[in-house]
Amino acid sequence: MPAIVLVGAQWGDEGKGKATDLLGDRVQWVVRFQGGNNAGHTVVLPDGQDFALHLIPSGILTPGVTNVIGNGVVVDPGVLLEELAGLEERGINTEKLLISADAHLIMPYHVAIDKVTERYLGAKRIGTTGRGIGPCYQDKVARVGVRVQDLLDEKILRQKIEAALEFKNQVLVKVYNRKALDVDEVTDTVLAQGEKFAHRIADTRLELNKALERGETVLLEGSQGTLLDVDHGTYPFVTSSNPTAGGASAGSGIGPGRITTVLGILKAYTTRVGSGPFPTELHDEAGENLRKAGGEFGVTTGRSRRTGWFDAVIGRYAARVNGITDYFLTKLDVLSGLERIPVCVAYEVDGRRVEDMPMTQTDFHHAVPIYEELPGWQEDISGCRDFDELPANARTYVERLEELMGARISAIGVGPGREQTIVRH
Ligand code: 2SA
Ligand code: GDP
Ligand code: MG
Repeated sequence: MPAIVLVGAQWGDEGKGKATDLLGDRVQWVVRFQGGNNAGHTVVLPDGQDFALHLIPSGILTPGVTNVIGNGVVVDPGVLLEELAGLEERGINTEKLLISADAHLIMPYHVAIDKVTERYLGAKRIGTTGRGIGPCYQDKVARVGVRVQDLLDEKILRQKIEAALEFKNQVLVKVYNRKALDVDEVTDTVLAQGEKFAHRIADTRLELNKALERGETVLLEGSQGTLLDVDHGTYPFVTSSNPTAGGASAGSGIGPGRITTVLGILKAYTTRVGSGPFPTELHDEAGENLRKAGGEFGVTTGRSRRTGWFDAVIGRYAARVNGITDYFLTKLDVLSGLERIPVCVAYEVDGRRVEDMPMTQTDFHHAVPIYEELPGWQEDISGCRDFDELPANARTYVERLEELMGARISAIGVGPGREQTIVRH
């Protein structure tokens, strides 16, 4: 049986949490394969309770699903324990959560360095979530990281932290004028935290492959989005991992041949949080209205999200780099009430019409959207459950996006609730 990958097609916050939750009863496993607690995935249960998940896969809310924090994820042990406690307090059973022994740990010095670096960069900052994500992945690639399995060997853990702090403290103290961190304090804190989840540490790639061999279905849940991918995104204004479909294999240990479906989650308009280019961004009242109507505020940091019209160049790009088999278009309801809805069909770059994502960062910075205007609809569509129930102009909007992207939209979100979804057959 297959592995399904779910990816964000824009700059994140497309509604991946809801999509994962929706698929929950059809899968046995949900896996996070990249990122860490920079993510904020919102799930609204049928009883109206809403949850904001950061590190733990959204499948934790579906009884019976086994959840995995894969090797490609970076884990802040304190945040993990807090998130588990928060879920347990609300009556969620968290027993079925495994953590890869190979996942890297976000240490206090990663968080400190993330924050001071951003402050130091000033106007040139990335606009990170300040959760230590970039510095932790830096250490992973530099081969000086601390992994989850190191929590099982105190001697090794202390040695690694000591070696790391020898250098990091120089940076913190001499470059950024901050306090040095103490080796014993950091080690003892992390060890105590590790003891509380040691029973969850597992060889998750083995478990996942065995599950696939037994015929079970695995859902690989992406965080952030295609344009925040360190390879395929708007570098350097990206996160430090691969949220695209290719990352699912590396970040979980499941071979690419096992992946049969790549589901792209796509918002009916565009948002971005943090710095970097955004061709269809609106700086006027229309942008403010989208932000208000869509509740566009960061789930992790509370930051205001930048808003803009739908961009089909990005939709085509995401379909291509992820090999998207189906799109789930979310938040169509947010567009209700508009007279006309502009959709970006191509860019103009230095006087040329460009249909595809420009090759260079400079050209993308210069890209001016070419809009086509579609007629809006005034009806409240949040109660629609069938494509034919949508107003004609809403149907035309969806069909035009499909045409422009060359990809099928097989589900449509008309509200945050699980049931507020139209599935097209
Ligand atoms: P980082 O912290 O190193 O990953 O930041 C690098 C860039 O990646 C962006 N990023 C995100 N963009 C959208 N949503 C994210 N999750 C939260 C949410 C964000 C929040 O669900 O709302 O609460 O602010 C997320 N995580 C990382 C980030 O803005 C930088 O542009
Ligand atoms: P994620 O990071 O991709 O999981 O998305 P976020 O949770 O950061 O942001 C998506 C927001 O949109 C959340 O508040 C969801 O509850 C909400 N949402 C998801 N789908 C829909 C939809 O179809 N309509 C509306 N109005 N809200 C939605
Ligand atoms: Mg989010």
